[in-house]
Amino acid sequence: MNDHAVKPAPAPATGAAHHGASAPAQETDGFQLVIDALKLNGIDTIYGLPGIPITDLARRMQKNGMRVISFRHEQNAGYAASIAGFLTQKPGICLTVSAPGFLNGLTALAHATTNCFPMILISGSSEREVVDLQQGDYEEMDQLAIAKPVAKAAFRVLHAEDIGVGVARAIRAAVSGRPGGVYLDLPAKLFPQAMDAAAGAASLIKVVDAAPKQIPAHDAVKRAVDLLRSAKKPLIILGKGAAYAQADADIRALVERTGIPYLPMSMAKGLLPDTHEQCASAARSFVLPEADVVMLVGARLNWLLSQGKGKTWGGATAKSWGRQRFVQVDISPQEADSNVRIEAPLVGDIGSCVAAMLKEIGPDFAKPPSDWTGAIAERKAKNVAKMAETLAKNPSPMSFQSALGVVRDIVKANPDAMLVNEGANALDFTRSIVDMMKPRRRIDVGTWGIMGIGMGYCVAAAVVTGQQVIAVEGDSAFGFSGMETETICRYGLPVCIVILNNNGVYRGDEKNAGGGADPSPLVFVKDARYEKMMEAFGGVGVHVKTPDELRRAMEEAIRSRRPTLINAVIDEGGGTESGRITNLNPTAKKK
Ligand code: ADP
Ligand code: TPW
Repeated sequence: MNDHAVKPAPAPATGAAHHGASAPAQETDGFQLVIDALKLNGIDTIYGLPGIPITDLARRMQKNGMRVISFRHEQNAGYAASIAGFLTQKPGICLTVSAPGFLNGLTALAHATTNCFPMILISGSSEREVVDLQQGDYEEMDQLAIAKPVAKAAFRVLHAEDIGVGVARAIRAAVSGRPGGVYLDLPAKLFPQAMDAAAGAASLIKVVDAAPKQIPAHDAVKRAVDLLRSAKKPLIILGKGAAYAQADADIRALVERTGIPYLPMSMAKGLLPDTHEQCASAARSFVLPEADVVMLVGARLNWLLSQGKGKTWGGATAKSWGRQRFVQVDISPQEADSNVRIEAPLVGDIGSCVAAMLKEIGPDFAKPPSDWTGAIAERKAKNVAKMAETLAKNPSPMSFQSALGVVRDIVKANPDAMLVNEGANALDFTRSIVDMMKPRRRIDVGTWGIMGIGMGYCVAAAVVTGQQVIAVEGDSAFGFSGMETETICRYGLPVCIVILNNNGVYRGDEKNAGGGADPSPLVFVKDARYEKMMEAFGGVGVHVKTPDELRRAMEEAIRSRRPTLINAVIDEGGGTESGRITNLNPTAKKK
């Protein structure tokens, strides 16, 4: 047992609230100090799931005017918190109970760190003394130790007077430099600890400049601009770090003033409208191997960019480098050279880096040679025409493309709507068919290609932006978080879920390889009526088989802003295994 339950009040500090010599001594407690510390730092919403020892914390958060969004599974609350962090640049908070609740939230914490999203997982924990002697407490687990390898930072607070410091450190760790997931361990014994209210108020910290600007060095800026100037076939790649940075106007100015073609990574779509004439998405497989100088802005050369080497980049073999020379703009000084040589690393926050580049470039940057931009335009036109042909087809049952032609129109007509997207084929086709017109409207499976972000992202997107949310989901992907349809209905969120239902993982027509009675591990109940799940909770469910029916259902969902689930029946033989990343599948390679 610690003896910190009641601490003598330190001398009143400036800013201590309601403390006068003659006033009766007022007490506060750990619950209240956690709430006050979060609110003091502008955190007004939490995503979580109550239970011992944080039930009262959730209640009192709500009583104190915070928005408490309560989920059916912590993983979904965690994903919601992570994407709230991405959208707002403030750490999204996920609140869970001890051991199992903590572990359920841990995947999302790792996801936040992997994706560079600021998030804080706050979990109640059991008594330290019992945990450390492994004496078998209720939900006993050494959570701090388990969180450390997947978190950017991890802290534990044992005494009420340290709550202010603990919350401040968690916030700074989450949002400064490369953002990430932070774990904050709050043992059950902390919450009821009482202390003098004035001393408590004085112990809180309003974090000043939580994510300080990181100004790049001038010689690094000059090196980057010089390399760009030397290019005959330059290319800019915008990643989700660029979307996160909220430097939209300067990024657009840089792209337009240099005239350099650009490729948006999945969650950077819409940073400039996908219909922009410099957007090279429809000529991706042409520009990557052909480019001579590539500038990465908030994008890592990970698997999503074939590690910057191999055939995708024009390398002679799967492992060899192409002829590209790279500029990399990133806040992490350790990112450069992770896979290939980066000749011009530009370390700093993207806002500062892009502003410095604009200044260095001045008004007279020679536009890229027209044989480069012309060749790209030609490829684009060819591919766009091919796509238009496919989209115009009206097969029965629907194909991914004929259904997504509708989604494309609806998203175009609602450019402020948030688009959530997961699945394999459902992801790849949506990414290439559905144009985004505004920044940070598309949120998806991210760096891990993770299934299960769907409903958590829907909830957070609706809560944070107040906008209509459209989710395009594979039927397998939806299953990972489908129970949160109840959460969506409970909070009355304007979410329209479209399930592209092809009866299974990737596709629905696979048979048991051994010929037995069990279904293949890749298929689900045929013609499952997912829309009834939404109806079960008072939302709208629609079963559609044609593009016209899909269009009507989506239009009505957006008009009414009611929680809606549209079960769109797709040809069960329509998908390919692993979507477009079949090459990463070991067995597919052997075939
Ligand atoms: P994508 O998946 O879209 O290619 P990644 O997640 O691989 O993007 O890369 C995002 C990169 O952006 C990370 O390397 C991260 O360090 C960087 N980053 C995140 N926020 C900022 C920022 N504000 N300024 C500069 N770089 C940032
Ligand atoms: C947490 C592996 C990648 S894609 C996918 C799985 C299970 C589902 C594909 O089927 P879906 O989409 O959603 O019906 P479609 O359009 O191709 O039919 N577990 C986790 N993450 C991943 N990525 C997987 C498993 C996977």
